Amino acid sequence: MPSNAEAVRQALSHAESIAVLTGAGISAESGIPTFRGAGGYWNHLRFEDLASPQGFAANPKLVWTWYEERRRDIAKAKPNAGHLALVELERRTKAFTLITQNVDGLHERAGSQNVLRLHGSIWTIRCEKCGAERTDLSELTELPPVCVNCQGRERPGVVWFGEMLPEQVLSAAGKAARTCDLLLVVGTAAQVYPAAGMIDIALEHHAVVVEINPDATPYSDEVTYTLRGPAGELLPNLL
Ligand code: BJW
Ligand code: ZN
Repeated sequence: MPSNAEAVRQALSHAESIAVLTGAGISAESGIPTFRGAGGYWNHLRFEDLASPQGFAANPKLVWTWYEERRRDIAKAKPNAGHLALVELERRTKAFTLITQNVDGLHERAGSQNVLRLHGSIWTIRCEKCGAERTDLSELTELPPVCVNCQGRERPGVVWFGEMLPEQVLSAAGKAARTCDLLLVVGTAAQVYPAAGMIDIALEHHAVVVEINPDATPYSDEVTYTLRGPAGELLPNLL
């Protein structure tokens, strides 16, 4: 019997269309904490207070302080071997779509090209009043920042609980999940929808689905192959 890793290597080399769904776990080896689980942000912080429009309305300064700390940590972090392996996989695959829930931009910094960001970007800032968006990589001095056009309060350009995902991005992700031969699911607890629904779509369309995660997820028993371990070690080993 070939090992799971060998079978996945074969499947990857034969697939013409590959989609990848990534979550916080792929950036863990770059030193960025995940949300859930050991060492995750939400062990000591409540996500209702930090990642919801209600939490922001109640305490914009607290929410901005959390995002600003993360922006600083991410600016210092570097893409890891897992991010780089996905760049190489894209280079050698005919049709490749990287669907990420991450807002850190590390896939793009590693060199991935066809990236769909389901939950926005931590480097985008949006005015609540006039909707103007800007990219800002600098350290923010005033929290919350204020819009230069209309003096409105600005917020992080990310998608919080209860908010709609960007429609075109979600539709392109759904198409990639529907049409791929193989979906790699890397470093996500697969608990947040509609992102986790990409796995259901790929399974319904009979794609080979591979989960790469040190821990089990609600989808572990449904996928075709599970590879247990850190993405930065497992992904390079599959190429
Ligand atoms: C490693 C590793 C290593 C560790 N290598 N792996 C259907 C059913 C039930 C509820 C809903 C539903 N549809 C919608 C909902 C509501 C809600 C939802 O999903 N709730 C669930 C929690 C139940 N969804 C929404 O509200 C979404 N909007 C929406 O659906 O709009 C329509 C609508 C509106 C109103 C009402 C109803 C519908 C929006 C979701 C937005 C999520 N936003 C956040 C914050 C983004 C900004 C930011 O970064 O601050 O996105 S929350 C947070 O969770 C973040 C992440 O992208 C997301 C997913 O987390 P992820 O990536 O899975 O991280 P972790 O930490 O959970 O897991 C890490 C994994 O890595 C673990 O498994 C580790 O084992 C693993 N790991 N080291 C590989 N080295
Ligand atoms: Zn404005």
